[in-house]
Amino acid sequence: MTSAVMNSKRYIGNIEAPFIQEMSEVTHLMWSLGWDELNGGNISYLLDEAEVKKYINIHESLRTIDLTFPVTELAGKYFIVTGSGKYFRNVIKDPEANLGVLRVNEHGKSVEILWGLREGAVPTSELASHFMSHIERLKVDPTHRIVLHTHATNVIAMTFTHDLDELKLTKTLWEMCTECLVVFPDGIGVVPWMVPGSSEIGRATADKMKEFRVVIWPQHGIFVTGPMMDATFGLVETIEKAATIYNLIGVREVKQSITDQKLADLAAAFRVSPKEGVLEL
Ligand code: 2HA
Ligand code: ZN
Repeated sequence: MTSAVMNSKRYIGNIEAPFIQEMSEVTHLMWSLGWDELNGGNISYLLDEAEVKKYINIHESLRTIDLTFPVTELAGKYFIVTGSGKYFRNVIKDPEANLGVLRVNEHGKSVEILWGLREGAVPTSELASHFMSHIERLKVDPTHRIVLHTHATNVIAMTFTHDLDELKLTKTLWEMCTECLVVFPDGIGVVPWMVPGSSEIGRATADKMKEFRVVIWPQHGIFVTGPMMDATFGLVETIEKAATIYNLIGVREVKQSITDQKLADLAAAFRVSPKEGVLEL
């Protein structure tokens, strides 16, 4: 078979890859929710070699990109990522230009592009935060796969008016809808405002990921992690819903609420353990 034929075959197969479909669908959905304006937001998704191999020639690297931060723990691992400066709105129209499949090299010092990121594009500007978060989440959850960053509108708004104390923020979110405690009993981490795209914010975020699946970047957005796209998207959707209710209530008088006792009853009924220190009983 000539390489031209192989390439055209590969290209047709690629677009059908379930992981490309999932990335296309979720980026479109998030853009349509208004969370990912312009080039806002980024996703990285850890893939199994066996799954990648079905759709992509893993023996042929298109390009190599050096990392400014070593990730030896991720050596040999495959990811699909959104591209730096790429718009979520455009992913579904042209996945190959806006997404990339890559493999971390054996020393964890560079990544090999195996598919996508056409025309010299590079992985997300938040790759440091993504990779460092993957490392920490994999230590606490071997089923972990996804890191998703988005500019969820109401979460951002809430970080202007609410105390940024993790326990207080967690409690407020739990109080906003009955399901919240059940969905994220482990609570929400927060880092201070920092310059995005840096290794420093990557380290700070990953440090929180030792304890939390969710980390808020004040006045910027949210990082959410999980083993599957549906559940990871669902987590940010639930938190954004709670933040929306918080913002809708605003400064109006609250006449009834979900008390700490009700939250404790809920946790018992759904057999979840609320993060220590949040409820006062
Ligand atoms: O531009 O969201 O944090 C993508 C971002 C940076
Ligand atoms: Zn961002």
